[in-house]
Amino acid sequence: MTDIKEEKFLPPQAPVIWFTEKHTPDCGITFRVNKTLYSGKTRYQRLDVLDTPEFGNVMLLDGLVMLTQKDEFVYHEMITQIPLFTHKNPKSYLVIGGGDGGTISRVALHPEIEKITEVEIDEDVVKVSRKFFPEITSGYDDARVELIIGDGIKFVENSPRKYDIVTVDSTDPFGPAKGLFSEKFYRDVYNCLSGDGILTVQSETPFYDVDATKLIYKNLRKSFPIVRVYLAFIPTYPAGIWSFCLASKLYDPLADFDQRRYMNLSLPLKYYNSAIHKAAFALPTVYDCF
Ligand code: AG3
Repeated sequence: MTDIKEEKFLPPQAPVIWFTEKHTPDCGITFRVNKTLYSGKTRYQRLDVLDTPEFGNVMLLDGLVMLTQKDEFVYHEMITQIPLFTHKNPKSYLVIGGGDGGTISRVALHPEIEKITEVEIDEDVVKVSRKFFPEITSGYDDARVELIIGDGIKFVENSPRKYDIVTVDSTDPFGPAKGLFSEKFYRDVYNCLSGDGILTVQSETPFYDVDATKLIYKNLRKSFPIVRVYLAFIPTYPAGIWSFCLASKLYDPLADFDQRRYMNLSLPLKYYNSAIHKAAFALPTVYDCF
């Protein structure tokens, strides 16, 4: 028997720890973890932040990946820039959820936006994000941003104010976020949008369960005359392909795309651009149900 050389063993201070989120009972995504930076139970959910070598800091809510430092830009740019460059003259923006700050920070890049309101139910998500994701929470320091800790469902039921754009930046459609996908909630959002208002929502991956995306689309169609599904490539979300819905009272995201404003502003974006704005609405043949 040959001798096992000692240097083949890792030093004890470098344990090999892996975290897996199952995407179906039979597959998932796995990250090697350097260490757990935060673990806690909030009033609403379990919250963890992992330090990983491949994706940087990773936030989990109830054990599901919400964002990673390496690929969050795709989701946050796509949920904000598509409506911002579709609307002709956006001035007020309401975000429901989005406690990690990624969404409001991408809205705050726009000088034409005068007021950004965020309604987040879980204050701990904001606090923990400010600590472990400082580069995406900078929007909270913008004077135009107002953070309200509260229930988005109640907020839109009673909102006397109107918004040009609303984005629902939620977790998956079960548990605490279930009500943010209902027909009734979308009707209330419709009512707090201005006459030419636009709503964007995250609408899950169509890959494993197209019915989840279909249901969101269908519920939106009950209130909005124009609803379009678009896709983006997000490596750490289930299937890596993620859908969003844009629901609109007047503007069509392709016909009304304001390419000139996009060119003039020349914002520091990493995924979104003119070609992506158009291409994102091209759907694979299996999803021609939308
Ligand atoms: N919200 C949508 C995350 C959904 C991911 N689902 C999952 N991993 N099962 C992200 C919030 C980012 N602001």
